[in-house]
Order: sequence, then C-alpha cells, then structure tokens
Amino acid sequence: MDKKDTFNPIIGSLTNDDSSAAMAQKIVRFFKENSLAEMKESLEKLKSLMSCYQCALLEVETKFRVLNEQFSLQHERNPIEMIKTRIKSPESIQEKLVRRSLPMNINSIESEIYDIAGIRVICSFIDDIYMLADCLLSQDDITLIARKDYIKNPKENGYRSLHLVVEVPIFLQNEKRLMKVEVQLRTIAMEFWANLEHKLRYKKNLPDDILSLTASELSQCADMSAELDIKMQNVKNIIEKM
Ligand code: 0O2
Repeated sequence: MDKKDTFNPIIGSLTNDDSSAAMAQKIVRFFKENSLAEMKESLEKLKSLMSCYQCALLEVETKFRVLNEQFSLQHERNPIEMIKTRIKSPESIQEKLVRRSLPMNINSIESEIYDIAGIRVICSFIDDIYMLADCLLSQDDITLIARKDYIKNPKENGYRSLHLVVEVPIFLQNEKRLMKVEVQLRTIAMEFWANLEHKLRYKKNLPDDILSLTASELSQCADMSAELDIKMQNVKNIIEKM
C-alpha cells in the first residue's frame, strides 16, 4: 500500500510536487476541516443532551399532571394552577459556567449545572406546594438531589419558592439515563412577585439611592404577598373544616 494512503486524505494528498504554498494551503484546510468536524460533533452531543433534558421535563410534567388529575377527582379542586417548563438558554448556560469558573464542555454542563431543565409548578395554596413536593419525592423513580425552601427561609430580597433538584430516569431506545430537573413550586402570589421583580431587575444603571429604595419597596411587596398567601390558606382551612 502506498504510504500516503495511511494518512488522512488531505495530508495524504500532499505530494513532493506541491509547492510549499500549496502544501501550506492543504494543511490549513486540513486543520480547519478537522476543527469543524470536532465542532459539529460537540454540537451533535449538545443537541442530544438537550433533547434528553426535554424528555426529562416531559416525565416530570406528566407526574404533576397525574397528581393534579387524581387530586381533582378526590377533592373536587385542582391544586395546580399552571405548569411552565423551560430549557436553559445557551447564553444562560455559558454565563453560569463562566461565573463558576467551570470548563466550557458537555461534561461540566451535565455534571455541574442542575437547572438546565426547569419546571415551575404554580399552586393555589401554600399547603398544596408541600403536598405536591411530598407526592413527587415519594415516587420510587425520583431521587432528591437538593432542596431549598425559600418559603420558610425567604431570600433577602423577599423571593419565595420551594426549589427541588431531582433526578428522573428517561428511557431511550437502547438506554436508560438519569437526568436532573429543577422543580420550582410557588403560589400565584409568589409567581406574580417573582415575575415583576425579575423584570425590574433588568433595568440597569439605576443610582444607588433609587436601588435601595426599590429594593426596600420590593421586599415590602414580598411580605404583603406572603401575608396574602397565609390569609388565603386560613380561609381555605376554615371552609374545609365546615
Ligand atoms: P432562569 O431564567 O429561571 O433560568 P444560581 O442559579 O447559580 O443563581 P442557585 O443556588 O443554583 O444559584 O439557584 P437558586 O437561588 O436556588 O435559584 C435559581 C433560580 O431561582 C433562578 O434561576 C430563578 O428562576 C429563581 N430565583 C432565585 N432567586 C430569585 C430572585 O431573587 N428573584 C427571582 N425573580 N427569581 C429568583 P435563574 O438561572 O436566575 O434564571
């Protein structure tokens, strides 16, 4: 066999007759095409990983819909007002990797970032949040990875929600994969506050005095909405005891 056949076709295509400029061109093309191939491979892996997260979201969303259905049969009311799902945007993933000084590769995305797949379950009452969280966590294919209770321990700015990171299996054609999903459970009032606070947070370049004034106003709004949640829960408890 001709020696050059054992090399990559582009390298192999170099001949002694090539001028050095032609050789340089072929080598540059070889490296360009190779890195392009690597990029394509990484992109394919990333697409496949994102698709697995999408499947995991479907699994967890179905679990909540089943619980909602069963509860509405037994108690004639739905504990879930709304479910929202999202896959974290590439910009947001990149920002998180940079912020945590993590390498920019598929492995660190999968092992270090727990909120690529996110599901938000908006409930009617505070008790529904804990009831749904307990029901989900008692299912034998769900593993709890992390739990943050920002309802019992609100963030300094007033943010409230129950956050769970769970691992759920997805069954593909030839394999089973365990995927992480971040579940945020909150009431309508908590969702209302978080949405508006999120919108206002993106108004940048505010002077310090305005920033501290708005932070204090927002924190008061969070306390008022928490009070509203407690009052609504109390009214529900009274009616249910009748
Ligand atoms: P998005 O658009 O939902 O993806 P980190 O994610 O690194 O900041 P950690 O500890 O992993 O920190 O997350 P944490 O604090 O448990 O929750 C992060 C998510 O909760 C955020 O996701 C928001 O969705 C929500 N969240 C947390 N704190 C606040 C807050 O003060 N205000 C509002 N409106 N939402 C909050 P992302 O990635 O920031 O955004």
